Amino acid sequence: MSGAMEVELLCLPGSPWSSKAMWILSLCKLPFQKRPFEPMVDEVWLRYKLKLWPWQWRFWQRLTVPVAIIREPAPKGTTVLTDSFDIAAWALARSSPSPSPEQVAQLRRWNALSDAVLNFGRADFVRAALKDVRVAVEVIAPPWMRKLPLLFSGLVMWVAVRVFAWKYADKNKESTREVVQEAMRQVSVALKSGKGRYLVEDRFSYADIVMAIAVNGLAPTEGALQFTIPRKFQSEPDDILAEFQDVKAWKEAIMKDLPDVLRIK
Ligand SMILES: N[C@@H](CCC(=O)N[C@@H](CS)C(=O)NCC(=O)O)C(=O)O
Repeated sequence: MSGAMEVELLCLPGSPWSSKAMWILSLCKLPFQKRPFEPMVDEVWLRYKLKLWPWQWRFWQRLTVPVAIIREPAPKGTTVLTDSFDIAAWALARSSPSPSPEQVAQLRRWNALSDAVLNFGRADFVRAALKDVRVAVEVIAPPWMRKLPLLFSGLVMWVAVRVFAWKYADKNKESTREVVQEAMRQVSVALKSGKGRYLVEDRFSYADIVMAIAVNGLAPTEGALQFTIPRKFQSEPDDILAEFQDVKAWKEAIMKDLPDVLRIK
């Protein structure tokens, strides 16, 4: 390889976890090459990229994106990061000033809270797609598949949604409305304890990124690239964020800084 560092990001455009990685890499001005991953279709390709083989235990484990493959000149060589938080921690460690271990631990807690909210969104999506497969066709089917007759795309998505529901059954069970509302209360308290613009130390941080992405899954901002259940498939407009107008307003302000890579072109 040449002397420069290269970051290859295996990602699912529209997935909030991939958005977390793309936002922080963009913010830290670390250029990356996007390699889109399609669930199910690219499972073997993902394992090939991670150099996993069928005789290895990890080959059969649940793997997720984003994955960053970072190639740096010797002696560093190649680093593979398989979690969005690890990608963020890596990017932040290279930025200036880099966060202290305490600050990283605090960001990790916000990230866990954002995951709890995102898991609720995913469970909600699975419920809606199990009821009506067109939700899956419209939201997660790749563009080429959406052009095919519903008989075909619907069948593929029917299977995909059931595999997905099975894969995430444990996480889906934990993701309740109460978990989301408790998370929103924590955001609200953090905003009130500062000047109301940011969650940590009155300045923009990864905590704002991950929580804004999580809130956006429940109340989408127009033009932001993120999987959400289309309104026409939602039977009763039930606003889980009704009590948290302050959180919604904060999220809208944060989304103004969305990098171009996360905007629908
Ligand atoms: N802890 C992981 C979670 C990422 C995650 O859940 N990714 C989902 C995106 S929908 C995924 O890759 N799903 C693919 C699959 O389950 O087949 C992270 O933050 O990177």
